[in-house]
Amino acid sequence: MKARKYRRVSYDLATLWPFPQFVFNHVSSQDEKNLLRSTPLSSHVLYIPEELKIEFQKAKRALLQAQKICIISHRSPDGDAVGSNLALRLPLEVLGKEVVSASVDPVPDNSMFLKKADTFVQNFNYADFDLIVSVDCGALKLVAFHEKKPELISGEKPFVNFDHHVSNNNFGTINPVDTSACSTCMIIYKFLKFCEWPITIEVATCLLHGIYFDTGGLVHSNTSAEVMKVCSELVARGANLKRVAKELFHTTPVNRLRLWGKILERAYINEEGVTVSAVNQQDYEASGTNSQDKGGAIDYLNAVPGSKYCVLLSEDEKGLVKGSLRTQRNDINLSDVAGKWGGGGHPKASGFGMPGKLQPIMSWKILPEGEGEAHGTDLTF
Ligand SMILES: [Mn+2]
Repeated sequence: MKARKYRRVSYDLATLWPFPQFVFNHVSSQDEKNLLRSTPLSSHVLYIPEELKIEFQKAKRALLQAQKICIISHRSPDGDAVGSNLALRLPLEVLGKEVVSASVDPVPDNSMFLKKADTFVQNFNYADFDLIVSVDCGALKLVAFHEKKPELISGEKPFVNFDHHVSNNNFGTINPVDTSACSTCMIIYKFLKFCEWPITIEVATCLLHGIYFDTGGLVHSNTSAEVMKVCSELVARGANLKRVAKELFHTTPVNRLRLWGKILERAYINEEGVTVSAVNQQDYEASGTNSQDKGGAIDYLNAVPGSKYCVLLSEDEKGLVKGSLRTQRNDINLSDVAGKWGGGGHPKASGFGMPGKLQPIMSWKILPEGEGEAHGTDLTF
């Protein structure tokens, strides 16, 4: 029998959007209709708020004027921090710029497959650059380099601060900050569109990586219709969705499973309805892991029904105790909760850190032998 031949259908991306209006007319509730109307979708032009456009214009000019550029991702860089760094760097290199990617901490394994992720440096010379960029740094302290290089924020050279955290106080000289964006990669995507710089397959993968990471695999509440639309375009441009999904959320070595087991086993709901668990240095040693491996376990803590929010307390390798907070509720702002302990972040995902160690509080009770529990001496320690 002759195999049937399929003709590969190629289509112009522009024909995919605007989405036909009728799709939205079928939405039933008025609230949902209003929500959809608040996000302009029916235009060929991507929605970029006016204030952001002004900062984009300044950033574009500064980047084009510079020859040597250093792009800094926050300490303990995550998928969005690495993805946004490289998605900005690769087009700049095409334009002939010399660009260095930096972070005080190394790139995690799950982001190492991204193009040039293996070239991140942990230190640099301020004097070597014309311009500094930070990506995904919700606060200056997350840039981390400024402590040893106070000149970084002297204003002597332009400092472009691309970010989406509510806690960002515009510490750069140019501040393309959009707190409504799901990720810094979404801002970089819009910036590349704004500049009309090419989004190659590699850049598309970097952007998808950051968006996918910060939306928890396109399931968190920050996954809007616009996010799906952009991801659809990135996949159409060749972004490697399968690899991104596998690296970020479907790769768990057995020692990490054991660490998660410890975290899950210890989970309890406290009197205030908060799901709490903790992990310390001994746990890392026992399972052959480090503090980076705890990531992922928190999604299970955040799945407990009836819980207000969850907290995972963890020791890190530098003598810090970190608190990671997540919630599924709309009436709780974790950015405020974390703020009480000097932290910050997003309403549904925040964190704080302080120097110290974790100590479990346990109590023990003696049940004398041979007597029923009811008649036993109540000695509780
Ligand atoms: Mn981010």
